[in-house]
Amino acid sequence: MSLAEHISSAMGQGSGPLYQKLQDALRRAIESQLLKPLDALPAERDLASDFGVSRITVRKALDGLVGEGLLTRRQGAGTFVADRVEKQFSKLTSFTEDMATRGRVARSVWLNRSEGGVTPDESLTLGLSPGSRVYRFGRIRYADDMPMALEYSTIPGFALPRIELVEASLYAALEAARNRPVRALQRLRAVLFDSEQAALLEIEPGAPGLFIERRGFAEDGRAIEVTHSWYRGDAYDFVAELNALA
Ligand code: 16G
Repeated sequence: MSLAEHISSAMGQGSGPLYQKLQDALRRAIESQLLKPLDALPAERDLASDFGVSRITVRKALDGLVGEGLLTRRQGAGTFVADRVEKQFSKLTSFTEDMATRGRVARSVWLNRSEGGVTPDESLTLGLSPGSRVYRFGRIRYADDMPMALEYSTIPGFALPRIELVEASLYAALEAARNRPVRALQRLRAVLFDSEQAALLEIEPGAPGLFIERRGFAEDGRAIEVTHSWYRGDAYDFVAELNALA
């Protein structure tokens, strides 16, 4: 199906404001790779005349997708499907979900997957008593074939019935066990990758990256995850929406 056919059929269905329908149709086109990273979108006036809507409607739909991080505007050049992954800092999503909304397929290569006693450090961050059992997961995270991040997670033993339940997605396994984090604290800092990390991520040693520590908490307040993520600096933008004090 061509992009024009996809959008025309979506615009003819359902109810709701036109700009929302156009925004949803374009989002689906990105998810299904009908529009690929770095593809240019048709000019606003062409979109407007092709789909019989006003330029204001087109502008509003595109603004929405720029806000979601799926499109970027370049001065004088037009609107493009985002190449760098823009990640909403205020949403508690998983890597697998982040990639799926961009039409990318998440996959991982395991670096380690083990079970053991909690270390003093982990017992402090996870609030566990000495001797508690934990699961540890180390992964290279890929978007399609591109390595994006290294991730090392520690999960308290009570959060999952068995370690083998973690396959493609840690959050999917935690959700099935009704222990998916509902709140998290995150800290982020700039890093330079050492040669071992760079080799795993297929980049140059010394390349810049982002180190993120996420501590996730379950509904009842217990810590469920501590994850150290090392994201490639050339592939990620972290975006946060800020509101003025009321
Ligand atoms: C994200 C989280 C990480 C979480 C993982 C689960 C950040 C910085 N980190 O990468 O804490 O463990 O998603 O992903 O967003 P999964 O369900 O695909 O395994």
